[in-house]
Amino acid sequence: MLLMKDIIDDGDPRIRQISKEVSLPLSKEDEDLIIKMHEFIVNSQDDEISERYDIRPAVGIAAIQLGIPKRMCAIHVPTYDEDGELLKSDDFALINPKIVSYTEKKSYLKGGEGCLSVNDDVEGLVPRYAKITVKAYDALTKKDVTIVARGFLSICIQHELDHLEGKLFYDHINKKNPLQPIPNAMAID
Ligand code: K1U
Ligand code: NI
Repeated sequence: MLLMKDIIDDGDPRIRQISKEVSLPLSKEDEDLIIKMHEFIVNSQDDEISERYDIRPAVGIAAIQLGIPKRMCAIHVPTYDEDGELLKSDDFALINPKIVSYTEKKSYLKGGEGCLSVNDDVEGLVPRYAKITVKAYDALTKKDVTIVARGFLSICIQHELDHLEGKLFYDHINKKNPLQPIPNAMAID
C-alpha cells in the first residue's frame, strides 16, 4: 500500500523531470503500479483509512510524485448531490494521456489548487482550459479511452498532465498579482 512517505515533494529535483512514454501492452510491474496509485487516491478519500495512515485527501496522483518518471496518472473524482449522496465517480488509471483538443475558454478553482507534492498552501488563481478532450489507455477498463472533461474533472486532469511535464500548479500563478482576474474564464467552486 502506498503511503505519504512514498511521495516526493517540490524540494526534490525529480518532480521537475519530464516523464517517459510507457510501453504497451503494460508490463505486470507498470500495471501493478498504476493500480496501486489508483487505490492510494481512493484510500485518501476514505475518512477512516486516511486518518489511520495519515494520508492527505487527493483526487489524483502522477507516477513522478513517487519519483517514477513514467507517463501515468490515476484519478478518482466523485460527485455528490446536496445531501452528500454519491451521484457518480470518474475513475481513471491513465497511461500516456494526451490532450487532443481544448477550448479557448478558461476555468479556475476559486480557492486555488493544492498538490500532494507541495506542503504549503500557495494562494493564487491557476488558469486551465475549461473543456479538454484527452486520449489515453485506461488500465482500469483495459481500453483506449477518449475523455471529454469539463469543470473540476478537467482541472484535475490538467493538474496531473502537468506533472508528466515536470510542471507544478504554482508555475501558472501570476507572480505580481496572484489573484489577478483571468480573462474569458469561469470560476469553479
Ligand atoms: O496531483 C496532486 O498532487 C493531487 C491534487 C490534484 C489536484 C486536482 C485538482 C485541483 C487541484 C489539485 C489534489 O488532489 S489536491 C486535493 C484536492 O483537490 C481534493 C481532495 C479531496 C477532495 C476534493 C479535492
Ligand atoms: Ni500535484
